[in-house]
Formats: sequence, C-alpha cells, structure tokens
Amino acid sequence: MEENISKIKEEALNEIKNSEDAKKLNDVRVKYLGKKGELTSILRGMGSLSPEERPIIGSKVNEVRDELEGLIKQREEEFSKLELEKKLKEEKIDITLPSKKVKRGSKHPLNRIIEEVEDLFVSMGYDVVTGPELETDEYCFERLNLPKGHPARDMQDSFYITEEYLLRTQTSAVQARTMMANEEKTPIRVICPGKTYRRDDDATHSHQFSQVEGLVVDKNISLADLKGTLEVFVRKLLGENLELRFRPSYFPFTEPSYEVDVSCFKCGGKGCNLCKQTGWIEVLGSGIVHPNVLKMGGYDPEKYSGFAFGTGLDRLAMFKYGITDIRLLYQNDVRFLNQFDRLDR
Ligand code: 2NL
Repeated sequence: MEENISKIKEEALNEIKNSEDAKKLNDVRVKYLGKKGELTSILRGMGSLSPEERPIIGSKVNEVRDELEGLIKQREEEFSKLELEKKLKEEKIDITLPSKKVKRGSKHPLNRIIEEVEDLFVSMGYDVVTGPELETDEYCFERLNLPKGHPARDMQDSFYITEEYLLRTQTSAVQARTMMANEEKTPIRVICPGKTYRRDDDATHSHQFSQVEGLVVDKNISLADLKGTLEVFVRKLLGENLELRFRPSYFPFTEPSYEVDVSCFKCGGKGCNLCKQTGWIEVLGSGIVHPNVLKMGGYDPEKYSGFAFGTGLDRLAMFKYGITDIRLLYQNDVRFLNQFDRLDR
C-alpha cells in the first residue's frame, strides 16, 4: 500500500512538472486530488485496512496530498505570472507615439460674414432683429408697396405654401414688423439677417440663400446718410481703398432707389473676368424708404424719412473668399469647410 502511494506520488509529481498550462494542471489536480481522484480513493478505502495500518496510511496520504497541493499551487502561480507577462508584452502601449489628431470644427464662411456684418452695425448703434421664415403675403409684399398684381411678386419666383403663406423672398418683412411693433414710433436702426427663398437653383442662385437688410427711420434722414453708411459698410467688409458707385435703379419699396457697385477688388477697376471687364461689381440695393411703406408701418412720411438697403450674404462670402459656386455654401462638404479652419488661428 505504501509503495502504491509512493508510486502515485511520483507519477503526480511528474505530471505536475510536465503540465504545459493552467488547464492541464487542473486536469492533474482532478486526477489525483479530486473527489474521484487516485489519492482520495485510497482514503475512501481505509475501512478495509487493519486498525494498525490506518493511522500510518492516513498520515502518509495526507502528507502526499499536502505536498501535491503545495506544488500545484506553486505551478499555478508560475502560470499566472507567465500569463500576465505575456499580456503586458502584447498590450504594451507606446506612450511616446504621437496622438491621433483631434478634429476641430470651423466656422462656416456664411456665419463668418454674418457675424462680421452684425459686429460692424452694432458698433454703429444698430439692433440685430430676426423674424419668421414662413411669412404672410401681407408682410412680405403688401406692406412693402407690392400690391397684388405687381410684376415683382410673380408666383413663379416664390414658394407659396397657401394663398396667404409663403417662404419669405427677402427679409424686408422683418423690418415691416419692426415698424409695426414700435408703438411709440421712435427712430429705428436695425439690420435683419436671415435665410430667404426663391425658386431658382444654379451656380450663382440657390433656392435658399442668405440676406441682410438694413432700415433706418428717423427725422431728417437723407441720401447723405445712406451713402455714408454704405461706404463704411462696404469698405470695412471688403477693403478700405474701394470706390463706391451709386447707380439709379428701381425697387418698389424705395424711391429713389440705387444699386451700389464697388470698384473690382480683384483687378482694382482695370477690368477682369470677375467684373466682366467693367471694373465694377454690384454689391447692394438701396434707397430712400417709399412714403407708402412708412405710412403702412405707422410712420408719418411728412415727419419721418428713412433709408434701407439689402444685400446677399452669399455673394459677399463668395467675393470675400473667392468661392465660385454658391451651392458649396449649402452642401456642407467637409473638404470645402475644412479650408476655413485656418482663418481662426
Ligand atoms: C437687394 C435690394 C433692398 C430694401 C431692400 C427695404 C425694406 C423696407 C423698406 C424699404 Cl422695410 N426697403 N429693403 C430696400 C432696397 C433694396 O434690397 O438687392 N437685396 C438683395
């Protein structure tokens, strides 16, 4: 019996030594020390031994079991240490590697222009006012001296939702609302930036575009105020050395009306492809507010006068940043937008 125990011990020691991994080692444990293991069955069979043999065999088995358990534990620790080393090697992080670049957004060119225009007019004492994009026929046309049947309110050009409602074709409705809302009829100095809608879509026209309009109403407002203000506006935004040219024109809401040209900022007025060889580029529409518009806004045209202007922010952004297709401003292609991130730094 004792020989048998020694033989089991030798075998077990060998197997423990030769087990290649934690799983094999566990198999060895089960084989010798488990419930049905070889050493355990000797203990179970103790009943058949003589009373003298029992304590001797019992203590021998316990001794071998303790020794095997100790060795298994030691081997287990070796395995887990190896495992950890392997993991550390495989999952090593090189903290000296350069980090992944954090992608930063950039300000959209249109928002740059809008903010610049707003800052400029706020510095001259104007308020920035916004209003709804879905407008009524009354505020979009009627109150701007465009009665029903007027050729400028051609159905082909506007997005009508119902007979009464349409997507605003210009932001003038906001100024009309501003005049109405001013119950004390005090002087007005506002700019109204925002999205506007028209039914076209090509390289220079988008069905949705952005405008800013301005309105000043006060006593004794004259053409000199209009010219001086627009000169400051254009020169601050596009270049201090630019010349302005006021060309008589027609708008239903102003009388007299002027289109404002600026000397070509590409060729300086000599003539190039941008100014179509004329030396001038049209940038603004403007005029002295029509008495009918003042009257409908609740202002007495005998006491008050005003000037107004409007310009396309898309066009201004295109000029300022050399963009040739207006649709680029609305497609939000990151390859396009990325080009503006450097301008902040
Ligand atoms: C243009 C021309 C213009 C106005 C807009 C206006 C508004 C009121 C009264 C009088 Cl409430 N006028 N707005 C006046 C002249 C021209 O816009 O070319 N826009 C893109």
